[in-house]
Amino acid sequence: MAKTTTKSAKKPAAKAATKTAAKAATKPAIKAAKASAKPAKKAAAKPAAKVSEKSTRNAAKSTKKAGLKLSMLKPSVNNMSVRVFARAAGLDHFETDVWGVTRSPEFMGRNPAHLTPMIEDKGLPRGVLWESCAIMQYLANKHGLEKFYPKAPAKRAMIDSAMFYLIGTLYPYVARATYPALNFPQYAGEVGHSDAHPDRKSEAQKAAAAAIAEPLEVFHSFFRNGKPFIGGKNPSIADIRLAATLEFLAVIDYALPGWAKDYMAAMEKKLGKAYAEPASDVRGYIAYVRSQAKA
Ligand SMILES: N[C@@H](CCC(=O)N[C@@H](CS)C(=O)NCC(=O)O)C(=O)O
Repeated sequence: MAKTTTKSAKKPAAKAATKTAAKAATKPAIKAAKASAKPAKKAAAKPAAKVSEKSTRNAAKSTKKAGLKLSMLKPSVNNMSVRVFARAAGLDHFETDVWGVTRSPEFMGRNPAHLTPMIEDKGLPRGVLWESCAIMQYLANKHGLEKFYPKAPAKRAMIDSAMFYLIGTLYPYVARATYPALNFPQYAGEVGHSDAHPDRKSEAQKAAAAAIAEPLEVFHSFFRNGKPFIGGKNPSIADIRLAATLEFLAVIDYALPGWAKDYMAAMEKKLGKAYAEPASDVRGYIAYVRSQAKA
């Protein structure tokens, strides 16, 4: 088993689901990351001294795969995808919680898109890489992890197609349907981001939620095609990306079809702690925002 080390830019990792969430009441995850230079400076001035360590080490693997740095935000399913993958693939890595610092000059100097997940790895032409799917593809290629990302062109193309379809079609619906409930900032140019009447925003949110059913069914009938996972008998990187994405739907009590519930349970069973640990950060954040909404 690989080693996962987590460092928080602002606070100890173990408190994420509670204290991080509490802070998110006024500064939700991505908003915090988009905060002005002020909190960023504050965060930089106060680097967390505490580093929590988890998991055990597979000596052989760690020598071969050490040195991976992952900058992440705990409530995010984009980040959850890479966090699950790194654990499931047995990659030794070091996680840094970059809550509130993605817009800092230091971070943006390395990553002008200010997006997480972001890895730093020797050999990358610009030293860093963002976009969850590109990160999983790169790491699977680098370490020959064919179990998660098959080499055969036709099989690989299906995994790529599923991931592009997710990022380009399913995720925008999921974001429009859930971000208002998650208190995440929404995309410029969309109703949710505008100063439209709340009723209009609510209609747009409902329309997005209704639109999820079609692409969801495509994952089931076309990409899984009767197999347990998109990857066949074992979860692929496309499965990790899909299951993580579906986690957000709990915040709007989205009625997942039976197959999707079974699929998510099968993912968690198959990947065990590798899935459950990052998922608990997302679930903890959802539980928190829901409790705030009721209060
Ligand atoms: N398509 C990207 C989305 C990445 C993304 O939206 N990351 C958000 C967190 S969910 C982020 O880092 N936001 C911080 C910021 O914009 O400053 C992926 O899959 O990695």
